[in-house]
Amino acid sequence: DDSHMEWWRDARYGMFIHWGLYSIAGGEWKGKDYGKEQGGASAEWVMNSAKIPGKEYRETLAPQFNPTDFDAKKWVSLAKEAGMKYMVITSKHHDGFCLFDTDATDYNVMDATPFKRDIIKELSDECAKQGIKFGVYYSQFKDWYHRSRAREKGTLTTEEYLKLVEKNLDELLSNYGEMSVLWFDTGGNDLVEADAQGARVRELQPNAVICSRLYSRKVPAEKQKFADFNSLPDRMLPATRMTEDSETCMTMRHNWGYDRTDDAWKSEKDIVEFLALCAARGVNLLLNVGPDPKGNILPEESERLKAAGAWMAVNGES
Ligand code: FUL
Repeated sequence: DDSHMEWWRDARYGMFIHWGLYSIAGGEWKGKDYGKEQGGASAEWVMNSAKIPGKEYRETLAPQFNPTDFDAKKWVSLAKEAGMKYMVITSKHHDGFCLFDTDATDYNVMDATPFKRDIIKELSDECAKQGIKFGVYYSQFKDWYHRSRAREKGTLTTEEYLKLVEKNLDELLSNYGEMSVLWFDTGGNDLVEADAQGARVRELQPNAVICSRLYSRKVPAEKQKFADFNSLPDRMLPATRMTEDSETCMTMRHNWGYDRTDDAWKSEKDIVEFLALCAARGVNLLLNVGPDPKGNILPEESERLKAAGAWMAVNGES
């Protein structure tokens, strides 16, 4: 039964939000630029690109996380005005920092920052209020802070790390009302691990829609037991209309997370054209914004969102 997919098929267009401690760094570390425009990885990868030890990254950035301009109502209203039907935010990206209240680690917004407000709670409440489906991005495999791997020493062993993920999922799936999307990312090769995580989602939120990146891209589709939609590579579209549930994501400039120097903005026209093409190919589009360290969606982003929204109001179906 795939009736839980219906809203998602109709929705077609959503807002992706990359926001976390990396937003404070803005693609820079110790005066050096690591943003994608400079040929490196995207700004939210700075911990990895600049080889910053977990402790140093945390001690530098967490005390500075105080986004006093953050206003869930503003973000959700903007998504709505833009014609978007769902929102997916990074509850934990590869740097391991949790934007929600969790008992599984103190590396979270409540315990490690002066802000002490549960971002995921405020956004999920506001989405419920405004009739926007809410979901979270959760980096289940890459966690450069917690997970110990061959090259990196995290705070936890693999076994302890898997417990943290389990606990985090329980919290995300139990404490925020309806959780509509679980946007996993860059899965590893361990099918048992991925299947267990997918099963947990199914158990606690039977109607949540699960991203195929729960699994490694190398795992054949038929082995991806809990993958509801096929997440295409970023900004990639097939030549003909897709018959399976698919989504692609796109960011408005090079970087996903906030970057201080990236000025490679896509034009309003680029965005509208891509959106129209996605619709024609039967592919959902998750369009990304990277709010600044104070909690503002950038003016360049909201301009583009509004322009695309205005275009859709005239030319779209709903
Ligand atoms: C990738 C991540 O590694 C990037 O940082 C970003 O989140 C993108 C949407 O997905 O796999």
